[in-house]
Formats: sequence, structure tokens, C-alpha cells
Amino acid sequence: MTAFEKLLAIKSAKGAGYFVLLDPDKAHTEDLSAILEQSFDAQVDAFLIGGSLLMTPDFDDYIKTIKKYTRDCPVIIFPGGVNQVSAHADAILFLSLLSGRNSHHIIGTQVMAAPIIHKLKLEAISTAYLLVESGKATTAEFMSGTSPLPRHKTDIAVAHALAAAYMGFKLIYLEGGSGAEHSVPEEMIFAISQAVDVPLIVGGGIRTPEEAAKKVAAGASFVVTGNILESNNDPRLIKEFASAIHNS
Ligand code: 1GP
Repeated sequence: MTAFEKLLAIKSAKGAGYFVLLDPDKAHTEDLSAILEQSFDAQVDAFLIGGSLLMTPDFDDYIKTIKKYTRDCPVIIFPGGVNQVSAHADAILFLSLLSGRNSHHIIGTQVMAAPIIHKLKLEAISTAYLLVESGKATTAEFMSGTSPLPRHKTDIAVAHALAAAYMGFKLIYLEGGSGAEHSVPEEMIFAISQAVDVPLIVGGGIRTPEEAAKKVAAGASFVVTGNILESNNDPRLIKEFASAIHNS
């Protein structure tokens, strides 16, 4: 079974899946075992690894360390750049920043990464990445040099999602940006989920299990949290997120 098939199976078995994002610059190798143990306990469905700004030089070792502990749970690269590729991962989200108008992030970096991914025989999951305005400028916005989709212009977001569906993307990632002031609005998630059959990943600025549950109720297939777990050591939090997402 491919990692993508596993994700689809999770969605149909649980209604929605919970992804934990580990940014190598924030979740250091020495802190990983606790968060990974709590994640298993909570039945987290996949780990996303990556960051918009990678300052840690040993990405490959980082993935290798995570893979030692993750048993059957997919480890999927969520790359912020071409330097975030590793044969040790189960798959990579092959992102195209469709919300922007910077061809480098739509097809440029993809062309640079594709031959490496091919050589490593890494599963590539084509993903339309849509940045959504979320208050203050986010790192993803700044680093990509693109404008996000206006948060109250649902029709523009739906048009982008339809284009992504017609272009054959397997997943759509609705992204508020790491540490976003406001997460992606439920009206936008709902409108997109009504317009396309492509599974929706929603992340950025989700701080409470209740907020995560609202994203699922609006139509998210997968919810991602990153920052909140890095800044909060309460071991019950991952469990509360997982149960809110799985039972919504
Ligand atoms: C960022 O969507 C992810 O790319 C997660 O965001 O760190 O704000 O949870 P947070």
C-alpha cells in the first residue's frame, strides 16, 4: 500500500486524519522521543516533516531518527525547499504553490527536485498548496514572495481549488501558515469541500482541539498542528486533538 493509499484508508475509516508537523528547526532530535510516544498513544495518523526555513543541516539524519520510532505511521516530507528530500521518508508532498503567481514555486523548484525524487524512488504525492491570508505575514508568505488568497474571498479560493482538481492534484493543502494569527476560515473549507472531491489538508494556527473539530465539520479531510505542540508540554494535548479530529 502506498502512503497516499494509507491516507485515503485513514480518511474513510476515521472520517478525518490527524497529522503532526515536526519542523527540524523547532523540534530537535533530543526532544523527539517524548512527542513521538505521545503521538502513538494518541493514534496520530501521519507525521509531516519540514519547514519554510531550514536552518538544520542534517535533514536526512533527522528523518532517519524519526523513522526509527514511527512503526507503521507514515512519515511524509512537507518540503520548504529542494534541500528537504530524503530517501528515508515514506513519501513527499510534491507541492505546487498554486495560490501565488511566482512560477519558481509553481514549477521551478519541482523540476529541480523531480530527478532526485525519482532516483531515490520516493513516493511523490502531488499537492496543490494554497496559502490563505491569516493576519500577520507568515514565514511561508515571506519566503515564497507571494500574496496569500484573501481570507474573505471564498469564491477566489474555490476557483483555485477547482483549477487544482482539473489539473489532477491528489491533495489540496489549505494553509494559514505556521503560527498563523487566524486559521483558515470554516466557510472557505466548506465551500471548497462542496466544490471538489480532492481531500483537503488544513493547517496553520490551529491551537485548540475545538478549533480542529470545526475544520473537520466544515469539510477538512486532514488537520495539521505544529507550533502548539512545540510550545505546550501537556502530554494530554495530542490525545485531545486526535480524538476531536477523529470523532467530528
Ligand atoms: C504549518 O500548517 C502547518 O505549515 C501547521 O501550522 O504550526 O501553526 O500548527 P502551525
